[in-house]
Amino acid sequence: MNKIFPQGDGNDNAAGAKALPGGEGDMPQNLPSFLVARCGDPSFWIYSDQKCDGANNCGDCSDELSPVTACPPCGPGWWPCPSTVFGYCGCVPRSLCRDHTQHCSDWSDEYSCPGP
Ligand SMILES: [Ca+2]
Repeated sequence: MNKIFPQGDGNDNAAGAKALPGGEGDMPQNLPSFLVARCGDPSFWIYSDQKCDGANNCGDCSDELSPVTACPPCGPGWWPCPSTVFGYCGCVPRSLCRDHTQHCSDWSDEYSCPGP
């Protein structure tokens, strides 16, 4: 990975963990604020376009679910349910419906979802 920012040289191992998952070191401060969104834990940040994109970028789903983020209902390619999959939150891709594997805690992806 290229080093773009001079700050933090030599301190990556000590300070890196706190800035996950979005970036390293002083990254958020070096970006325009409209590009950055905070997670439920304010020491974590993501890019703004990662909000409400269906993926669990914050790790605790605070980028996808209230109260931190108010997202619109699941898009047409998504099935709304409480996900059992770490990578998703309140919506799972319809491609996972009817694949004989539980992806919703209420099993609705296998029994209610009409399919991809
Ligand atoms: Ca996301």
